Amino acid sequence: MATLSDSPSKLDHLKSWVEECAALTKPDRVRWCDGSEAEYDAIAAELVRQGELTRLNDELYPNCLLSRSDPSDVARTEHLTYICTPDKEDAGYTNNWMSPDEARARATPLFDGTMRGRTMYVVPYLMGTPSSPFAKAGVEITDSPYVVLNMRIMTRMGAVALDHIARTGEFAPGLHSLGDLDPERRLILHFPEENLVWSVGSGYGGNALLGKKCLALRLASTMARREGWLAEHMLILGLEDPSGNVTYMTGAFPSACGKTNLAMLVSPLAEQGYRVWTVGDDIAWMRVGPDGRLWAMNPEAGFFGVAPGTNEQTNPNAMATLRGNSIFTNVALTAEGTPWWEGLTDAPPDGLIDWRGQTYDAASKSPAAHPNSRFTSPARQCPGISPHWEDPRGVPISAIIFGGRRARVAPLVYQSFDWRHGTFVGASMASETTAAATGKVGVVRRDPMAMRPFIGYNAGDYFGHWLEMGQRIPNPPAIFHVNWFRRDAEGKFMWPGFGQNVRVLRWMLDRVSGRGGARETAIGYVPTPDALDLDGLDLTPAAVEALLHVDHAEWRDEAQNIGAFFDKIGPRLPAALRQELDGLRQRLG
Ligand code: GTP
Ligand code: SPV
Ligand code: MN
Repeated sequence: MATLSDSPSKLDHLKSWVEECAALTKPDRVRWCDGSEAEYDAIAAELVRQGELTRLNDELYPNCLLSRSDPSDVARTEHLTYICTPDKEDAGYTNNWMSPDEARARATPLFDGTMRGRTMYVVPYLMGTPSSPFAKAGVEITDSPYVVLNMRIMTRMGAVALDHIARTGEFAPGLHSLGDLDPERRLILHFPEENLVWSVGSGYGGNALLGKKCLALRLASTMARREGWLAEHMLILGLEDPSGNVTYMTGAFPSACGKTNLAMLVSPLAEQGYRVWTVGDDIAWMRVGPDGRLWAMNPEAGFFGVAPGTNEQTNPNAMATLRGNSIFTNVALTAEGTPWWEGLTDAPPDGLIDWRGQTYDAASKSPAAHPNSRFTSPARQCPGISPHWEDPRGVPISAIIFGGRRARVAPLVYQSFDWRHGTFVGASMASETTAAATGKVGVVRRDPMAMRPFIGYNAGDYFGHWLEMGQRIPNPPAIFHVNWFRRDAEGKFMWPGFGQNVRVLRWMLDRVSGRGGARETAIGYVPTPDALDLDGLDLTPAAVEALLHVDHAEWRDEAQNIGAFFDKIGPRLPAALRQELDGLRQRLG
C-alpha cells in the first residue's frame, strides 16, 4: 500500500495541493481518510453523539443513519453551477460561465478560513473498479463528515484510490466546504483545463459529492470528448431472455425521471424468462470495444436514489437495497425509528417527525419527506445487481434509451431510424422539471440526452461529438425514446409503469434481434399494438392506441420548439441536426 511518507513519490503533487488547500481554508486538523469500515463507524458515531445524525432502529434498519440538511440546501442549484473556461463559447448556451480568473477571485474569499475550528478530510476515491483501465481517481477535500460517509458508499474510497494515485500520479482535485450554507455565497465551479472542482456553500448531493455530477459527468464529458468516449447521465441494465442471454441497454432520463426504477426493475414476466439485472442507475462511461460495439461501465459504487415513490410494489429491489448500511437524507422519521416518505405507505403513520425535525401535521399540505429526499446505499446490496457490474471493461450495449417526463406529445416508445436520427432524438428531448434541482417543478424544458445540467462544454460541440462517435462504432446500439408519464384527460398516468416497463424493454430486445413489429411514423418506428406483450394489463385498446399515438399537430409545435432551442445552441450546432429537424418537419407535413 502507498504511504504518505513514500518519497520522492507520485503523491508529491497531491501532498502539496492538500497543503495549499489547508493554507487557504485553515482547518484545525487534517485527516487523510483510509476508507475503512472502522473509520466510517467512528465518524458516524461522532456525528450521532453531536446530534448531527440520527441512528435508525437497528433491528429494522441495521447500521442506518438519518441526516437532515439545512432547509435551504436540499437539491442541486443549477443557477450557481459554473463552467470556468477562458472562452465563454466553450461553456455554451446550456452552462453558466465564469472566466477561471474571476471564479478564483470570487471563490477564494469564500474558502478563506472556512474550515477554522473544523477538521479537513482528505478523501481519495476511484470512479470505476480498481482493476479497470478506465477508472479515474479523484481526491475530495471537504469539511463535511456527512460527505465523507456518503463518498464511502458512492465510490471506492481510501487506500485503494491512494494506491492508484501513487502508481499513476493522476487525480482530479476537488475542494469542498460547507461555508455558511448561505445560497448567496454558494458556488459550484468547474475548471475543465485543470480537471478541478471548487464547491462551497452546499452539503447536498451533486453539489457536494464531487465524484458524481462534477467529476463523472461535467469534467469527464470534456475528457471523453478529447479522448473519444462518452460520459453520460445513464442507467445501465441487462435484460435476460428465456434462453438465458443477457442484452445490455443504457437509459438517459432527466433527474428524478425513472433511471433508478428502470435499472432495478423486478419483472412481472419472470415466469416467461424475462428478468432485469442492474449494472448502474445514474452514470455510464462508454467506449468503443475491440469488437466494434459500445461498452458501458458504471463508475459508481452506490446509489443516491430518490426516496419518494419508492415502495415494495414500485421498486422492491430498492427497498431491499436500502434496508441496511444506508444513509437517508431529508426523509421523515416514524415513532419506531424507521424512515418514511410519501408513497412508502398509503398514509403517513401517526407520530411522524418531518424532514425538518418537526412533529408532522397530517392535515398540512406539505409533504413529510422532502420531494428530493434520498437514500445512499451500497450497490452490492441490490438483489438484482448484475454479476458483471464490476467488470473492468464494462458490458456491451445493444440499445440506448432516451426518455422524458411528458404529460403529452411523446408516445410510450419509439425507435429512431439510425444513429444520426437517434442523436437528434436525444438532442431534442424535453422533460418536465423535478425536485432534483431547485426552481419550479413541472415546467417542460429541453434536456438534451438528460445532460442539460451536466454537459461540461458547449452543447453544440457535444452533439457533434455524439455524431462523430456514431462514425466510430461499427456496430452501434439502436436508439429508442420512451415516456412513462403520459397522462389522460383526467390527469392520470396512462401507463402502469415501474415493473411493467419490462414489456417495452422486451419490444426493444425484439427490435434489436431483427424481430418486433413496428410501423414507420414521422418521428420513428412505433410498435404495432400486437407487437407489445400487454397480457394481463388492464388497458383498453383505445388506451393502447392513445399511448402510441403520434399527433401531427402536437408534433409540429414540438418541431417549432426544437428549432427555437437549436437556435439558442448557436453556431456550433451541427448542420446534421438541422437537417434532421427539416426531415421531421417534412414528414409531419
Ligand atoms: P436521479 O437520481 O435524480 O437522477 O433520478 P432517477 O432518474 O433515477 O429517477 P427515479 O427512478 O428515482 O424516479 C424518480 C421518481 O419517478 C420516483 O418518485 C419514482 O417513483 C417515479 N417513477 C419512476 N419510474 C416511474 C414509472 O415508470 N411510472 C411512474 N408513474 N413514475 C415513475
Ligand atoms: C440528479 O439530480 O440527477 C441526481 C441527484 O442523481 S444529485 O446527485 O444530487 O445530482
Ligand atoms: Mn441523476
